[in-house]
Amino acid sequence: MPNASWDQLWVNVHLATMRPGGTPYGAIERGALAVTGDRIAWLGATSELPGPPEKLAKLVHDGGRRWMTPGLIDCHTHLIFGGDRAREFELRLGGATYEEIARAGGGIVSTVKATREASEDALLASARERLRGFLAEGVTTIEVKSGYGLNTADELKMLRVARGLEDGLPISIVTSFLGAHAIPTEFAGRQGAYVDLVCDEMMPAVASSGLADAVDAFCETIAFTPAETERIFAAGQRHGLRVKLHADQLSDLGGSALAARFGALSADHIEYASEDSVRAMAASGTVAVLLPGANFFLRERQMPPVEALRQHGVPIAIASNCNPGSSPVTSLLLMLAMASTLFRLTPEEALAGVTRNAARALGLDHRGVLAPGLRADLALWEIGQPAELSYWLGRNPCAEVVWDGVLRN
Ligand code: DI6
Repeated sequence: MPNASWDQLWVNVHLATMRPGGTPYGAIERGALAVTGDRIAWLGATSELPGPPEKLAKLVHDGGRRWMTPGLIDCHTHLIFGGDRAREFELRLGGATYEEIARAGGGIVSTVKATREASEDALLASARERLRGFLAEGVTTIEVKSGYGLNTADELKMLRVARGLEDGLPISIVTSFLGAHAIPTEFAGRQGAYVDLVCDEMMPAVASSGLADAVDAFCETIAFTPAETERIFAAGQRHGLRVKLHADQLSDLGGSALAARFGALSADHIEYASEDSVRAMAASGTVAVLLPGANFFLRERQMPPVEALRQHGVPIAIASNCNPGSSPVTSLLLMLAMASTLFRLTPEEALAGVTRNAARALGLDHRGVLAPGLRADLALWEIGQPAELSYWLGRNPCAEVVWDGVLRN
């Protein structure tokens, strides 16, 4: 090996590679990891290094016996919105349900009003502020949905703001067009006409703008029917968009199975999904994205079918679902803790849910695992064992983050 062929080398570090099939967490204790440019160049046990560290890399970092994981991936957020819903929270604590508030004209459509009224600059500023918590916790990729515009101009506005978040911030943004999040008040009683607008006007505009990576919808009794969701997915696929779905969150409409029929990247929430739906997801390779923040905040009693997901081999991801109505969450680590305590995921499953499987839920091949050739998105943690990432409530042990091969802090 020629001298200093790697750009950077971390030594004295434990690696939770999250590669499946080997040791728990794909762990390599007393390991080393090399980066060249924006890619992982080599990793293994320190004892396998092909020479003295300072001869192998231009820059050598002492990992201080910390744990290194892939940078975390939050694969489901509604990070951009105007206003808040603290008053609605009080109403729910007083006994009103999420569905009752939505049917009475509150809920999502109240955030639509505030989001339409907000300028792009104001939306960008408030989303950047929320993003700070995620950045501090080692999140290097985050998905952001539209869905509070619900007309062509305001949906495009949200997606522009989402893409704009990448400017100057060391994080990758993946976007989903969620025009079918709710029926806007101006279409009350004319739901079919709104679906026409989503399919015939919004979808082509969004697709040709290049601002969306996927199309999403809310298939639920208070939102869009399975037949409407199928129309929206067919339109999205005609325009070359991948699909994902808010499915079976409040009732079993067979949304997860529908998503699977369309080869969806993911079916999200899925508390009420049946075993047949889980089987369909397994057959299509659709990821189950579990959202413990909404489950907790809405005081949901029904838990997602975790055991069936395991039995049928459906990959499980975990996400924050950051939004003002059902999950005002800006901590992905807190979701790991909740996924373990509420949904009984093992800490290893929870970590896979914000790394390897979250990447898959976004259709991203080159991140989510530590392996040669993959993106150098890394997080270093001040912990004695990886299970601590699910264990602490409100402690952030993130010590260093590398995004795209560059040390972030
Ligand atoms: N389900 C959710 O939990 C979020 N969207 C959805 O379809 C809630 C969004 C909100 O209440 O503003």
